Amino acid sequence: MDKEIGKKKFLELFPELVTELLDVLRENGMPNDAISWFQKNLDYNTPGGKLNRGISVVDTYALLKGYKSYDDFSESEYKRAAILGWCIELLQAYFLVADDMMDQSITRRGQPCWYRVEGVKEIAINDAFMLEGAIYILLKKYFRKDSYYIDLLDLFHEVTFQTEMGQLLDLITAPEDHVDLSKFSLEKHSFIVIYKTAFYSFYLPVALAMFMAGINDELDLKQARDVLIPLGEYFQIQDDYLDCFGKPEDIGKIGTDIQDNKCSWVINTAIKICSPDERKILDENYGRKDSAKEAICKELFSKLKIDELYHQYEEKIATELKEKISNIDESRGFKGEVLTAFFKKIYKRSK
Ligand code: GPP
Ligand code: MG
Ligand code: MG
Ligand code: MG
Repeated sequence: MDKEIGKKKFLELFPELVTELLDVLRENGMPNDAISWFQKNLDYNTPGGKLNRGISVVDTYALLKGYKSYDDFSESEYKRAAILGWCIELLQAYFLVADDMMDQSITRRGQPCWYRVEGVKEIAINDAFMLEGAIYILLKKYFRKDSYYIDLLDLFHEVTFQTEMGQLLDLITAPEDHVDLSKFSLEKHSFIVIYKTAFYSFYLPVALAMFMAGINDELDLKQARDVLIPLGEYFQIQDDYLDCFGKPEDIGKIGTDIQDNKCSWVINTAIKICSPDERKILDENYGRKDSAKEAICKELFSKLKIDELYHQYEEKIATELKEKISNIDESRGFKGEVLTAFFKKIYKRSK
């Protein structure tokens, strides 16, 4: 499967979906300024990212069907797989618009966060809800008659709630006005990131492709989950690492975790290995809306060689994941290759 063609084809479908979604507003008699607003919301927040989650629905489906190129798809088959992909991108857009308000972030995907765009502000809350609503409009339009429609709905609802539970724990573990590093631990971190990221970013795309391909035995869904959840945890640990050590021009956003008092992998790893004096420095400087204090934390993280520990972690988890993938039982049609493809996409990423 050619990566460039995959992205191009996937992106080509988006304007058509936007038109269909705007039609729904039109059918409801919404005035033109509201229709334009929704269009801007969709365009600004949905297609600008890496699109890994969305495209991987199509690619996973192809692998499960044994397709070697996009030419092996029938036209309607490609469209339906890609629509499931766009539904994840809409879910992601919904989460990110809301998350950026909650995290008071500045930029996303190299542009100002939506709520910071002129004239948007709190309307972004409703815009986030409408991005979520768009998922169910598309699912209904394209999958209502399929036997697995209910499975798709169930899955989106379940995964959305899991993400919201993760986000809740992420937020209450990081109160703005009260820094208490004793509330943090790597175990708590693991729980937060599995819920806030791994389910929707890793399990969801594969499970959607599996339903569409008719490979839906609970044993196979479990096999997929058992690799994709630790893989997603690894992905969010990368996100935490890059928030502190990545370059804004690579990651398309400015890190906020230190000032936001986030229970990230970086601070948890630092807490685990630091001396009592270093702990005091962290207690006094972490989680403050003050860039000088943020810099003190970063300096200490460098001194503690957090980057080396990160690379060690990366090698260890990579070995474990490869081992798990090699043990996949393919007798019912599920394929370990699907998981290898995901692993390759994120291994040693810098953006
Ligand atoms: C990302 O965490 C978490 C989400 C996108 C889930 C949000 C869930 C909601 C229910 C709103 P993050 O804050 O570390 O991401 P980033 O670093 O990209 O801001
Ligand atoms: Mg955030
Ligand atoms: Mg967040
Ligand atoms: Mg982050």
